[in-house]
Amino acid sequence: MFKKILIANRGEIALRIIQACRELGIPTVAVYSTADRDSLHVTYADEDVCIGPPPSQASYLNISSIVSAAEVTGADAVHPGYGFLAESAHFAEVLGECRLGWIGPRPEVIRLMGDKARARQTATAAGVPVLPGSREPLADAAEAAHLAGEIGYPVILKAAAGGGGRGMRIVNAPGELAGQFATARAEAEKAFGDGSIYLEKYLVEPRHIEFQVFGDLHGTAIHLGERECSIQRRHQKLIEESPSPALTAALRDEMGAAAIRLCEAVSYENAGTIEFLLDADGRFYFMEMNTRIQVEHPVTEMVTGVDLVKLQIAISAGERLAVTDGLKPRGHAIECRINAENPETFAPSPGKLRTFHPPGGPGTRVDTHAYEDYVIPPHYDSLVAKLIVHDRSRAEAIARMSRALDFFVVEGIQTSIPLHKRIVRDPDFVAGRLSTRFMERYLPRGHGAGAR
Ligand code: MV4
Repeated sequence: MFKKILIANRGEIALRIIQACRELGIPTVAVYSTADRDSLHVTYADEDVCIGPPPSQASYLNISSIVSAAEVTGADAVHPGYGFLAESAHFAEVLGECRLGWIGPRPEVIRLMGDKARARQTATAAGVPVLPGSREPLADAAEAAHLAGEIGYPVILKAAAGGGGRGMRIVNAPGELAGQFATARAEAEKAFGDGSIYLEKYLVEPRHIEFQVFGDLHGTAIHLGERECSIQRRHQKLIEESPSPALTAALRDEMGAAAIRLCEAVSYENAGTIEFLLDADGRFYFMEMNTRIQVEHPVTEMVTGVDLVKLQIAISAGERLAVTDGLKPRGHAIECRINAENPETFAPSPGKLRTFHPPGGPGTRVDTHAYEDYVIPPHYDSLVAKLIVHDRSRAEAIARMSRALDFFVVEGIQTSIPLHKRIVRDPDFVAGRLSTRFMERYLPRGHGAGAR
């Protein structure tokens, strides 16, 4: 087992990793920027090292500072959390060259899945359904037009180097294709330094269903059920739940088996997420694989009883996956992401938490690095807390979430709590009628596709 773990992250996920390490008896090293001196991840780590000024490029993305921090403290492994360097194959390689452990999958697999066009090819080869589309990145707009004509409109253009909704263009009719192709290529070139574009049939109102997977270093791959993440705004998830109200046991088995086939095809090791789109007829299609622990991992923890962060650490240290059987998910879990933002306009709202009373009680979990009088810095994402509830049924979990939101008191900044209160009593949400377009009704004029 590792002797000391450095956490290359901040915020609630850094604290979550410190909690797991403490339970495993492993000392921790926090790294922090000068904007994060007062964050709880610094307070609770056994050691801490300042790695630079507030901008992420100079601190949480600064590979040489992080490697130096590991070397001076004698850490023998790094946990990257999510975001920042979590999906940097280069960072994973540098750690390997420095004889430091990496709590994540092999760099080659990170690189493979980071190229969304190659990930699509790999899924196809593994017998995982994908939407009709291009086998290779597109040479030019003419090739795109020819393929779109065969598949039928609407189609979507995606940047191979993108993902998570960055660098996407929907094309509704042939006349729009050449222009959209040029825009997509230019944007991808500018944002990622790689203009490779591929094309797929566009599903207009799908659900986003993702499977939690795990592989060990001994060739075993498992899934831990799914999360429904259809409630998003501008590709930022707002609410996640497990199980999905849309899946039957048979469909879950089928999608889970497909997820495992993809893991086995790449000898996947550590925690991963396989994202699918699910259409109204119950057909599912591979979208992307994320090679990290995700923000919404707690809903899976609540229904499976498995600590996913401890499992990541154990697997990286070479232990075998022992949770292959006895994995019967229990009850229903829901997570609301509490962001420091205006609930109407979604503008960021950093500042001082003059009151901060997170709820407690049965089946109620709050993952946060914040506390009363803490100042949320303006330099990073706006996640202040994740509120997760668990109960026996979906209806009871919704009632519990509604109560927990009522008892969550935050003053001094604006948060998404009022928005979450509206969503959890929305008749469509209560009935489980979800799709990726769910949030459009909540967007004020000029902040999205408009009310309906
Ligand atoms: C799609 C799609 C419909 N059809 N691909 C958004 C994030 C990125 N992972 C891919 N995304 C989508 N890809 C096809 N062929 C719709 C989306 C999409 C979406 C997906 C999941 C959750 C929210 C979304 C919001 C808008 C678009």
